[in-house]
Amino acid sequence: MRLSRNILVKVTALGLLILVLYCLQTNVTWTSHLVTHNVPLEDNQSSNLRRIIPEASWASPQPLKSPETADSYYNVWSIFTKVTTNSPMRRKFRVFTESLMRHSTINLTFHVISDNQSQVIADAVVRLNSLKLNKSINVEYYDVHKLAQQLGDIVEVMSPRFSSKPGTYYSDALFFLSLGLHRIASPQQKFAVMLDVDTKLREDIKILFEEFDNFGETALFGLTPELTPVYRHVLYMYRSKNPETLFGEAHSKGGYPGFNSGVVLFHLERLRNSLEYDQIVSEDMVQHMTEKYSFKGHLGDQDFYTLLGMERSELIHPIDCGWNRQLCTWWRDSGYADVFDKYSRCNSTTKLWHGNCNTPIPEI
Ligand SMILES: *[C@@H]1O[C@H](CO)[C@@H](O)[C@H](O)[C@H]1NC(C)=O
Ligand SMILES: *[C@@H]1O[C@H](CO)[C@@H](O)[C@H](O)[C@H]1NC(C)=O
Ligand SMILES: *[C@@H]1O[C@H](CO)[C@@H](O)[C@H](O)[C@H]1NC(C)=O
Ligand SMILES: *[C@@H]1O[C@H](CO)[C@@H](O)[C@H](O)[C@H]1NC(C)=O
Ligand SMILES: CC(=O)N[C@H]1CO[C@H](CO)[C@@H](O)[C@@H]1O
Repeated sequence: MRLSRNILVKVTALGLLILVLYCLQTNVTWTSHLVTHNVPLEDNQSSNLRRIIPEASWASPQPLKSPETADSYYNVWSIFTKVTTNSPMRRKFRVFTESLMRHSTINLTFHVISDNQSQVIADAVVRLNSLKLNKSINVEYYDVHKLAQQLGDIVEVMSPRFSSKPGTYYSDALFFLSLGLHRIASPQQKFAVMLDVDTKLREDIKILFEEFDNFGETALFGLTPELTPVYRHVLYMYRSKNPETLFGEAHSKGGYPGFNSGVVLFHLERLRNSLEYDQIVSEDMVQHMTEKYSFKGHLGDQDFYTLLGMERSELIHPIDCGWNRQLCTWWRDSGYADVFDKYSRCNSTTKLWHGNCNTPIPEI
């Protein structure tokens, strides 16, 4: 009871806040909306909230106004879904977007893959940040269900190999959306960065976009190293048959620990024009790679990127570990205490914290 009253109070407060913002923006009279907001909770609350947020672009991504402006360059993508039933996500999203907007000196377009209920929350959070920081940001919303259908072919190939428990098409699709981002993003977008929402920036995102200048001629993705022994574990069989291999070894020891997909850079233009990429995500290729390395993963897209980095390293541009300083220590407490430190070591300045597996992020 106490809990639900708490939630009621919070939701009502959020509702009122949005209402105030809305009224400020549109000069709508207070009273007419206050009435709707006195409706007691239940599911109706969110539909009421939705009604007062101006309609966003659900149907399909809207083309950006002018293709050659900086707007089409600085595209940041995130996935923010299922949030009403998972409220810690709201706080994480606030921390993430606040840090993104605070440090940014560029005109960003922020693309949020979301569902109807989560979009309302995302929109409120971004507006609050915008007021607080006195900064504007362009936001585009995309319906996750629609994108999931669009990428069904990729999900079908990946899911049996890289999901711990393949489930609904929808939850699986979330795991693999990044592998088809070039099909989702409008053609004006040449570059994009995708960030997990359990992250916090300490640096201007512009600096991360500068990494595209360092991409080799063939690189399609930019990725940061995984900072745990998870792929030492997953590659156990392969490593015991190939004792000399660097695959699964710690980054700080010059090895290849795999990639973490909390931060991904996409050369969208190359991905769209790549004659090879469709083949790379095909059943045959993925089957070949998983068999060759006796690989059974559970971490979604990053399992695929990790294998791709072993087979076709020229397609991935490696990025400084300081851009994805992962904080999860689960593997240390799960049988890898002896080697964990050499995996988690990253001696470059932290530009982005990643509070994965619900790990709190330092204030600084
Ligand atoms: C952002 O866009 C505005 C208007 O489009 C422009 O005046 C401003 O110079 C841009 N800022 C940067 C840093 O590009
Ligand atoms: C979300 O909203 C859109 C547009 O308002 C609607 O077409 C769609 O059916 C809604 N989806 C769900 C799952 O409620
Ligand atoms: C907000 O920023 C604008 C320029 O973007 C500036 O003109 C204005 O004074 C700022 N307002 C406050 C309260 O700082
Ligand atoms: C990081 O480590 C490398 C070698 O281990 C060293 O050469 C480099 O100076 C270190 N960088 C920093 C910022 O400490
Ligand atoms: C005002 C409003 O939308 N009321 C609806 C709240 O939800 C119940 C059950 O879902 C509907 O029956 C009401 O019409």
